[in-house]
Amino acid sequence: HEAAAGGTAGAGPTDGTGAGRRRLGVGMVGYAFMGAAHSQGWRTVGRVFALPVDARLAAVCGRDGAAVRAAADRLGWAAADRLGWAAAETDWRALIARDDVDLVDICTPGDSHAEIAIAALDAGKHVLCEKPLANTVEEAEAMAAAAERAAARGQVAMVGFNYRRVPALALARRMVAEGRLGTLRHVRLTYLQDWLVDPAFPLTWRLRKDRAGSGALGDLGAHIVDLAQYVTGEAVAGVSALTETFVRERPLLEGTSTGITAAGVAGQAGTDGQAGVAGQTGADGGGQVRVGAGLVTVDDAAVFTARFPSGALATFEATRFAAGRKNALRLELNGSDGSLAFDLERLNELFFHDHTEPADSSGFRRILVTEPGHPYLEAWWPPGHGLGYEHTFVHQARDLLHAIATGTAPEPSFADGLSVQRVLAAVEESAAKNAVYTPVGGRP
Ligand code: SOE
Repeated sequence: HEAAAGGTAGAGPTDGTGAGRRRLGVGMVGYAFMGAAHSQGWRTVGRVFALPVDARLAAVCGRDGAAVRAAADRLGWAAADRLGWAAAETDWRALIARDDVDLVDICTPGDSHAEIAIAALDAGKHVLCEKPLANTVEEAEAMAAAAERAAARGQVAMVGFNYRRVPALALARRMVAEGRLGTLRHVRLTYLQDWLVDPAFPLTWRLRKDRAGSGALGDLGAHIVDLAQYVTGEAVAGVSALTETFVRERPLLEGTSTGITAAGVAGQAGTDGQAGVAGQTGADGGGQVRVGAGLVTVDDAAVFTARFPSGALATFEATRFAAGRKNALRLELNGSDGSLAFDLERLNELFFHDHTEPADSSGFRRILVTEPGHPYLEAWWPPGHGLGYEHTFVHQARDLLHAIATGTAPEPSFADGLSVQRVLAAVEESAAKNAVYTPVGGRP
């Protein structure tokens, strides 16, 4: 346990294979889209980054025994220690109680985050929790308080805002901090998807407030609020917002496949099912039949503006109705000395305009963020060979293991997750009052 600075949940004993490296047992709850992405991160991290701690995939959890065993096999958990099906659990409390689990990775819908995270922290485990941190500010506050108590025991807690780990966005933060943009004037972020354009898309868990907390706002808006605060180093203090639910009623399907792709609609095996605690996975979602219609209880889109402490004006747009935009998380910053632009659909590129250069030869130029001096790139391929979406989860695992190994607090912390949650709540409150400026609660 030396890695965890006196904590109860440090890495476990050495495995005898890796030059004194400590083992850290990971237990994951949920195994659909995010579970698969996180599994990829845990499987790969030790093969790419040289770390003093070795992640060991100890066990995965979901309520449906057969489905979770299949997921354990598919995602690499069953093979980890040759225990076979013993690497799958059907009760998250049993997962937390396992001696070989030092870190609990929560990949379930938001309605179970608080209960699992607090129980795991109270049991002395490190925690990684998917975003948004919770479904309500109250839950997020309880989680942040539990994380603070746990930190005093040497445990760490981190939120899965994976886009902080896109090298180009980490580089953008670095350039802003270095003053390359001068005084910030505009902070412009959009996150555009289009998987709800078809009114025949079914009422899945992501469209239910009791499961997901909110819609595009919490799913996509949470990412861009976190990124705005991460890249600029500033905090959103208040918002004016509008939200809309364009399609208020959608088909209810019998069965469980709830992916965000057409495959999910067609009832084929999706990867984004009501997994984990619910134990229902897209993988067993075949044979769906329309059994009626139900009300959508979340937003389809949210737009909001904010003023940053530096005086910069910020605009945000999150939608699942931008036909043709698949995963267009875009950022543009304009400052007195220059601008930066990024689009997740071309994630190896960052565009920089240096406004201090002579006007006749200045303009946006493309930085190919694939070079050894760029964040995270030193461990990957030779210069010029790009990365993708899945690498963000490897980097996330790397940063978390590094924090555990060095006894430092990883970011984004649960306090960071709570700050995003408060912005989301202010957006909902402002939208309910038709864009009346609403301060973000919980700040002096
Ligand atoms: C679906 O809208 C989703 O998968 C989000 O839940 C993720 O957080 C985002 O990264 C991609 O889109």
